[in-house]
Amino acid sequence: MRYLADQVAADCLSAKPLLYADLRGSGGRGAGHAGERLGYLRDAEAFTLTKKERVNGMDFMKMIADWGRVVARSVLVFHVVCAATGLATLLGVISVPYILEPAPSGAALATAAFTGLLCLVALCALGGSVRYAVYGDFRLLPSRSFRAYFSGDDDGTESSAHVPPPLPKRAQRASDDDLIDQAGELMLTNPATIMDLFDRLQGRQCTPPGEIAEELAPRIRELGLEANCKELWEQGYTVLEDVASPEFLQEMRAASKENAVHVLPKHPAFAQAALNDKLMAIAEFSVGAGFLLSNMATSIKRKGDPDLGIHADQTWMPAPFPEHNLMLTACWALDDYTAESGATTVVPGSAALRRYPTHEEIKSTPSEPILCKAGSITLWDGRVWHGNGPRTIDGARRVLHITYNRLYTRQMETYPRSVEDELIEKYGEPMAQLMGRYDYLAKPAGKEDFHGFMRAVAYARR
Ligand SMILES: O=C(O)CCC(=O)C(=O)O
Ligand SMILES: [Fe+2]
Repeated sequence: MRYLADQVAADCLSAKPLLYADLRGSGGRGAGHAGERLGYLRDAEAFTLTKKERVNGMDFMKMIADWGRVVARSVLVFHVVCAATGLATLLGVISVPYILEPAPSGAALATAAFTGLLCLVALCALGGSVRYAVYGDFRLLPSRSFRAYFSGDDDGTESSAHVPPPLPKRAQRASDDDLIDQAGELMLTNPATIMDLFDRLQGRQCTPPGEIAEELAPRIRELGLEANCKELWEQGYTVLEDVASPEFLQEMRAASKENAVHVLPKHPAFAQAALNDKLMAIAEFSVGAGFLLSNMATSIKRKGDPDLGIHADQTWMPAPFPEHNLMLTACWALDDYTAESGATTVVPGSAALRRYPTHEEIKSTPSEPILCKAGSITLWDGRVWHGNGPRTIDGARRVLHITYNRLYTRQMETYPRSVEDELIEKYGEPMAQLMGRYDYLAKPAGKEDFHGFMRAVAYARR
């Protein structure tokens, strides 16, 4: 079964020496459990600070931001209400001649229609003027759908009703992060500093494929994930065993009742699953700092359901695949994975081939099932060949699939801005990262967002 692994393992090891030496002797599994309790140690500290700041110094700013949002939304509600009242008035005024006489004259009807239209225009103009006073663009009618105004998916200009809440402060710091955070202001006041910073970030050595970035290494060690990182790199897959508590497992099961995509906002358990400490740390190892959430789905496999043929997940990337992984799939096993359960199967070591299986190979390559208990997370590299086997027993195999991808690639699923904002407000900084809020890619400001630009440059090297 491991023939491909044998074929490539030597390559892997000789061509890409791993940097586990400095992690060895750090306490292994025991340290991992302690690490698990500590969670994101540095992040947690920064979060506490952020919360304190909110309660003390930042409260006033937050109040103003909240009021800004209330005013923005109220103005647009007012405009819509004006237009609706105008329409109701038009209909009311047109019906007056019919109330007064059963067969009204043409002149009476024309007068009523004219008066009604005048009322409609006047009311729309009133709403539009208030809108103009606040946003500076006049519209007689609230032209977009009511929903678009508030979803934040309007045109993204200042006239949108959407006032994004301020992003939580970055928790994961590296030596250049203070400067990166100030890049916007420094570009205006002291551009030479920014050019220096850019040169420094640009010239920084990238973390080689399969190695753990300096900034990430302490977290990987705290969480006891060294062996998993090694296995994920060498074999293309690994299992984080027994991650979910019995209660959390129940919650995920209750939320995963059907084959569904786009599930992130549908249940709090999904966000919690995506933000799991261990998962976030190993995802950063695999797909780099500032990685994104690409998609989230639930699946139910029953006896008789078709099997999934072997494939590589980063299926829209042309082969040969880059040396760095672009996509990490994490599947929470919500039921035990056994040989009969229809478990995911992998071709160990196949990630190092850096290509898709051929049609022939799909038919003929043996793959082995990943066996684990419910509550574990199975993870694989976007290049590894995998599929799933037949379910030969009754019942169902429930899985929560999560894919993370590298900062510069595109997500499979996105959400309306307002949904993202709610999630970020609820789950803080790691969620903002997963939604791609800290970098400058695919944003209206583009390169003008200097700190986002610098951050993306820095992250590409970690
Ligand atoms: O359902 C499975 O076991 C594997 C699914 C899969 O290929 C994936 O999530 O990428
Ligand atoms: Fe897959």
